[in-house]
Amino acid sequence: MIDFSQPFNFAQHLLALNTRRADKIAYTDDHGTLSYGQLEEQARRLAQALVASGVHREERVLLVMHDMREWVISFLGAMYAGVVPVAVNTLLTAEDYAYMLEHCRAQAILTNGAMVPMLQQALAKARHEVNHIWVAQPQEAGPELPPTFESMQPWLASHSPMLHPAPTQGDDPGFWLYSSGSTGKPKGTVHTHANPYWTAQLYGTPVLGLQESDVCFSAAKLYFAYGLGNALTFPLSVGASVVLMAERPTPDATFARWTQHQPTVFFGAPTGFAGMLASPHLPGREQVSLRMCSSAGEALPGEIAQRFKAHFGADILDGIGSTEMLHIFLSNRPDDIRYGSTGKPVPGYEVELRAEDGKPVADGEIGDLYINGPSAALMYWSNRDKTRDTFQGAWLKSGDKYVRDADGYYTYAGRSDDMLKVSGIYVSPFEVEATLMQHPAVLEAAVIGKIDADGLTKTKSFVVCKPGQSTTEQELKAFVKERLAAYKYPRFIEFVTELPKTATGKIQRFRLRDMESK
Ligand code: 3SK
Repeated sequence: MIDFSQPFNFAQHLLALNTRRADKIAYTDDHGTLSYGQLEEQARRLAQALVASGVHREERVLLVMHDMREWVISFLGAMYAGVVPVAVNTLLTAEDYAYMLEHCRAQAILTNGAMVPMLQQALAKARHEVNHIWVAQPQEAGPELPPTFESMQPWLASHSPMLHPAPTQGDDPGFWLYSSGSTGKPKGTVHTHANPYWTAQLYGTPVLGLQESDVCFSAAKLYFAYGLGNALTFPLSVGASVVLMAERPTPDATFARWTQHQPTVFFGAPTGFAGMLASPHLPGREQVSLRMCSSAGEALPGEIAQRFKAHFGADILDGIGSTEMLHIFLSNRPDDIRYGSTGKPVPGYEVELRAEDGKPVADGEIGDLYINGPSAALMYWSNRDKTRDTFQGAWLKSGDKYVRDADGYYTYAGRSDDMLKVSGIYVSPFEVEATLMQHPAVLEAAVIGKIDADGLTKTKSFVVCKPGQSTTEQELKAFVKERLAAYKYPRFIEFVTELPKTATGKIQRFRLRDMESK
C-alpha cells in the first residue's frame, strides 16, 4: 500500500515498479518497440529537457499526439518533472485546439508530424503564446518542419535523464483530460497523481485480473480516460506489454493488430465490437490469442457479447466509467457476467441511484447515478458552476440514469442530460443543431439519438428547410464535418416540414424520439 503522506509521483511509481523488466518490451507501435528500460530513460530525459527549456512545475503542456511510443514518453516524462500534461483528442478542429491552448495556458506542445498543419491553424487563432512545440515522427509533416516547430528526438538526445522525480504529492495536479458537456466549451478535468494509481488498484488489477504475461490493445486512444487506463496505467502497473496503433480503429486495422501482435486483452466499445462481428474479414478463433475483452463508452447489448463469445470463446466485460472518475466504477467481472447489464459496483467505489429529491430510489426504479471513490477529479479548471454541479462533496453526479435489480445488477437507462454517446464518444445535440442551422438553406434542426439494428445509438437530425430553399443529406453531412470534429456529423438526416414544439416554442425531442421508436 502506498503511504500518501509521503511524496508520490505517478510516473516515478510506474517506472520504479518495472526496473527489473528493463529488457522487456513495454510498447510496440506502428514504427517499432520500446523496452521498459528505454521507456524509463526516455521519460526521464524528457523531464529534464522540459525543465531545461523553461517549463516549470505545475505549468501545463498540451499533449496532442496520435497513439505512439512518444505519447507515453511525453505523458510520463512531463509528470516525472511535475509538469502537467493536458492530453487531448487528435480529431478536433483548429477552433477546439485554440480554445484549449487559451484555456489551459499551455507553455509548450508535444505533438507528432501528422498534427502539424492543424496546429499551425490553431496557433494562428489562439490568443495565447506557446513557447515551444516538439514534434515526434516529424517526417509525417513533410521534408521540413515549419519555423517554431522542433523535432523531438534531437531535443531529447541533447539532455541527460533527470536524476530525481519532482517531489509531488498524491493530491497534486497530475494531468488534465477534457470532458464535453451538452452546452458550453469542453471542461478541463484536473486529475491528481494518485488518481490513476487508484484506477489500477481497484479495477485494472483485481477486476480485469491483468497479469505480467498479458499483451493489451485498446481501440480507445490514450487521450480518452478509458484508453489511458487500458494502454498505460493498467498494463504498466503489472509489467504487461501494450500494442499502440495511430490510425482509426476500423475492423480491418484492429484485426491486423490482433493477428500480427496477438494481444491477450482487447479494450473496445460496443460500436466497434458490432462492426467487427459484421465484417467479412473477422479472423477465426485460432488466429488470435484473446483471453478477455472489456467494453465501455455505451451500454453493450447482450446479444453482441454473446455472439462474440460464441465466435472467439472470450468474454466481453461491460462496464461504465467517466472522464471525471478516470476509469470504470461499475462493471461485470470475469466470474460474474450478466449480459445486457453493466454489472455491480467495483469494490472501493460506492454507487447510489437517487430520485430528483436526492433520496435513494428503490430497486427496479430509475435513478440518477452518483459515485463516491478515490479516483475522482479535483475540479473543472476555471469553471466553478459546473464543478459545483458535478462534484458534490464526496459524491460525483455522473449524468447517467440507471436501474438496479433485486440481485444488485445495474442496467443503463439513458442520460439525465441531452448528451448522446456515439461510438463511445459524447456528442452534444445542441452543437450539431447550431452547426446545421448555419447552412443557408436550413431554418431549424433537431438532433436525437436513433437506436440502430444492433441496439446502438447513432445521431439523427430532423431538418426544416427555409421556404423556397433545399439541400441534400450529403451536403449537410459534409457541411457539419467541415465545421465540427468529423465524428460529430449526423449519421441520418430526415427533411420535415415542421418540428414538434411546446406552446412556448421549445422543440419536443421526446416526440421525435417516440416517432423513431415506432
Ligand atoms: O465511457 C466510459 O464508460 C468510460 C470508461 C472508462 C473511462 C472513461 C469513460 C468515459
